[in-house]
Amino acid sequence: MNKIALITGATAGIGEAVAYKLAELNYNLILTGRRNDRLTNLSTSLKSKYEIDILTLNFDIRIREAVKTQIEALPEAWKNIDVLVNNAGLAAGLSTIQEGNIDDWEQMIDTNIKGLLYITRAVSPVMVHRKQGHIINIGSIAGKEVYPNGGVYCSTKFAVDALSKGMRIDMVQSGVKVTAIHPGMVETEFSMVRFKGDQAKADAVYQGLTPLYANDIAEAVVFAITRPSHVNINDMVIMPTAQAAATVVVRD
Ligand code: NDP
Ligand code: 8X3
Repeated sequence: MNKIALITGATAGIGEAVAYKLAELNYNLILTGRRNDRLTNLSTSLKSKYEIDILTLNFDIRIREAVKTQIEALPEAWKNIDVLVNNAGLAAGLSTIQEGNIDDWEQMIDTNIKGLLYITRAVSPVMVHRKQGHIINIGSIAGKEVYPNGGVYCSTKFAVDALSKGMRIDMVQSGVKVTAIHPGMVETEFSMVRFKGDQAKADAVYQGLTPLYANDIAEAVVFAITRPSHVNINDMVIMPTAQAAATVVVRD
């Protein structure tokens, strides 16, 4: 029987790349995100290539009741989730604290911290009960270092780092694994979202260097979930070769 993975934020970037990689490994997939057309297209594309079952769940991870209802309503055949990839997240804006946009802050905190907690709270009890499961949290280099104008985004990713450690401690008795993956610059829709559709600003982030690609992070997820049962990868920090720290990059 195929294993089951739930990937949050599968409509773009890292989440979508993870969906393809886990499909290659024959996982049945629960794919989530707000853009339903993309979920449908992704599901069609994956089904045309791989013999797997796919369930798409269209909800906003910030809405606590929606998360709870969707997970509680999973058909029996989908309840035993083996891998939860907590990937949905974003940066909104780039600003000092004294000038920051509070709506942006709330969006980041509600998505990156509270959304991740809501889905983990809904999915993890079955993992703990079955004494089997793996939670992959997508953090960031921004959860290891703070950079100018990124204070709130960074604090949400520091929270992901802390929550990963907390989950690992809380679930160790059950054998549920918890891995945090912290990428540096990955070229996805991330910067378009951060800069609210300003293509020139988004392009500038990746200009003159080779960034990471979503597939690089998907491969790290595959590495983590394919270790033997006695091995847990706690933490992976993955950077482009051209990026030594959050604010130290070399460009041509
Ligand atoms: P993308 O913008 O390409 O993808 C983000 C995904 O998150 C989308 O599928 C989006 O789906 C989903 N998402 C955002 N908000 C919500 C929400 N409220 N409810 C449900 N889903 C949501 O960015 P990335 O792939 O780069 O980002 C994925 C993760 O990686 C994020 O947690 C990000 O912080 C992290 N990261 C990214 C880095 C980068 O440089 N790109 C580096 C380090 C970490 P939809 O809009 O359809 O809801
Ligand atoms: C995304 C990477 O450096 O833009 O988490 O914060 S960074």
